[in-house]
Amino acid sequence: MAEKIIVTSALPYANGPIHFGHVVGAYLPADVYVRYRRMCGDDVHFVCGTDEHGVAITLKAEREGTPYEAYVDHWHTTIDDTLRRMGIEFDVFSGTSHHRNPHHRALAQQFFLDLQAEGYLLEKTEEQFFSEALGRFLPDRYVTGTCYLCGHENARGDECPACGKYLDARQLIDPKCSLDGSTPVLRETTHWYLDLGRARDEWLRAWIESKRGQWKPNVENFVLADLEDLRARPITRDLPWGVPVPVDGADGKVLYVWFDAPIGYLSISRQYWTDRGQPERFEELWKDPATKLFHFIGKDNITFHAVVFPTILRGAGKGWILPENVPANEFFNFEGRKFNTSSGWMIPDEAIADVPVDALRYALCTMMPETADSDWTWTEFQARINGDLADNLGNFVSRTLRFIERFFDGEVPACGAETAADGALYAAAERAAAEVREHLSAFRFRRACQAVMALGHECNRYYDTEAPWTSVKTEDGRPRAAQVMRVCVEMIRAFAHLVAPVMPTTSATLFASIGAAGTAPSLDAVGARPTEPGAIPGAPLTSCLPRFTDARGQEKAALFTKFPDQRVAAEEERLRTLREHMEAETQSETPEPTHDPVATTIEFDTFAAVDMRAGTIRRAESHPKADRLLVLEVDLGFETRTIVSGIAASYAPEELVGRRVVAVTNLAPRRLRGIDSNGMLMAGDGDDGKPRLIAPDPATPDGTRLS
Ligand code: B3M
Ligand code: ZN
Repeated sequence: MAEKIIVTSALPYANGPIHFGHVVGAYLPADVYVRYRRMCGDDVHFVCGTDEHGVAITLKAEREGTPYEAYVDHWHTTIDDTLRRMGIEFDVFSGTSHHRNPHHRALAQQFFLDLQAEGYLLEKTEEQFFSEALGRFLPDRYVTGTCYLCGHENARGDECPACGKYLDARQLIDPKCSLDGSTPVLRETTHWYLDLGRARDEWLRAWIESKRGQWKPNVENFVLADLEDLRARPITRDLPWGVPVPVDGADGKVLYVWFDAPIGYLSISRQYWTDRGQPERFEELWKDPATKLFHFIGKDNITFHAVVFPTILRGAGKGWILPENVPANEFFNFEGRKFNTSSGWMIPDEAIADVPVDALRYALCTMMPETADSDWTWTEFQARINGDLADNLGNFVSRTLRFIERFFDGEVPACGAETAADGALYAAAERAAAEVREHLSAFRFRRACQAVMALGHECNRYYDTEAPWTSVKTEDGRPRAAQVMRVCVEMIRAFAHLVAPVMPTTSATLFASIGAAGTAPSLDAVGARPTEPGAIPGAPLTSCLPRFTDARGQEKAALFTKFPDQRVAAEEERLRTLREHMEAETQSETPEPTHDPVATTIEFDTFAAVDMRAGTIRRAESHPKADRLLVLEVDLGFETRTIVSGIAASYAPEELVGRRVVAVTNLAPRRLRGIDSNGMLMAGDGDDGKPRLIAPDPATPDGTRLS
């Protein structure tokens, strides 16, 4: 029975180009799946667009000095173009910004209000950095400063590039606004949180468990682990670009990009149906429990699609359907490293400019990171193009069509007497179709490709065993040669059906070559005996195959041409040079020392200027505003001082009382999160990277100067 299906691909951020890593993760598999389901007669709605909000976009646009709309328009167009070139055919490719999609804002706001009405939103007031110069709150990424964990001077508010830890921006030492370098101040601001814990306890866990065994194992494991640590997540931000929070007095606040982006799937769909004059179709689709919703994404988006978005959909309480499946892919790398457009670690357009889109789609499907990370290598790519497409499928097609041109005057012979070998080949085709169906239904694109290629090998074996070039030369043998050719033509027809989801253009070419142009592909037809068993006169045969000029300058026709060895070598050479260059660069930037390098030599006087004393901690308390800091009263014999120290990760306050310490006593006082610190305690990192205090010898009384 025909099913109603919605397929979405992750909305790419409109802030940079997309590369094969993205294509293979979320766009190509979705497109193949959509074509497959349409072939099965299902009613598929395929939705995508760009994700156009969020700090990553505002920051980049502001740095470039480009207005937000113009900035996202530029990337929207570029991304749309890349996806089109890969043969990805969405029903609609729109976006989430208001000027592109006038339905988005209202729908995202409605979800916010519905969730609020259903009690799924919590309101919290907290301190956040505010720029008085700019008159706006600064999201964490807009603040830089010294990392309070490792002392790195250029930490970002959300994350430290040196120690890699997530940071609480409010604890940065010496914070600066990254837009104008001014010092921000802390101000109270209100934000709304989505109560994921409630969803988990009430229905989310049960719903996810009901999916066990249906979702891909990589997705299932990830989601189950996620459930363990589910907290309310903030869904609003202080930003000048995004969907305004629909609450009185919430001026300057917008919905968090990860809240509004998945709602983009719905708003883009609403835009599509409205623009087609059938606005009612939108809710009919998205609220019908019979509709199956599939989200194609990369693995870094699993939580948002399998946990957060379902909470938004069901929490709103309006009967929106939940995803049937979230077939996430793992990561796709390029020759052992992440794709990186800016450093050139990517596939140059020129390197594959003459490779037909279908061949690229096929090669990518065979390398897809379905359950584990995978890698594009030039040798693998070449093997797929040359071995699978040119030598196997392409060769079978060309030799058949050429043979018919040469020995049968270009007329495809009528069906003759069928032998066991012929029957076995029809059966093999039927099996291949069953396998393709089974694998594509389960998002196993690689296995589906393998099933098609296995049939290719059987066809070539059949051709070799039957040796029509011998039988055609005798009066007795000619009818057999004719029947063999007809069976081969029926196999070409089978391939035209089988390859349609992955290689739609090739499918059309194959149908055309045997005089069946315009046939709608269908797996049901594969392996069946022809309904019209008579001869097929006037089929274009090789004349509709792509033409190319071979190494000797001769014009030829072939379904696929080979990717030459020299080009693999050239690409590998380019990467070798690039790798050396990149390695040299990382070495010069961050030498990998086995120990901290010894600091620059100083004069004795410089050292002597540091006044270090033995002391004892008399009181210790947690810092009221900073988890990492402790406030200590240190007895120096001659006086007791307050010293704020970043050692909370290693010590509980109570275990410190009475502990001997070494204090630097002549440092200029420093205000740390509201408390003055008059000195510093000496400490060194333990092997777990956490600070450990240094103690003086017990025989050294408090106040003794150490040197
Ligand atoms: N834009 C993240 C990404 O491109 C994000 C996906 C949104 S899907 C609603 O990886
Ligand atoms: Zn750090």
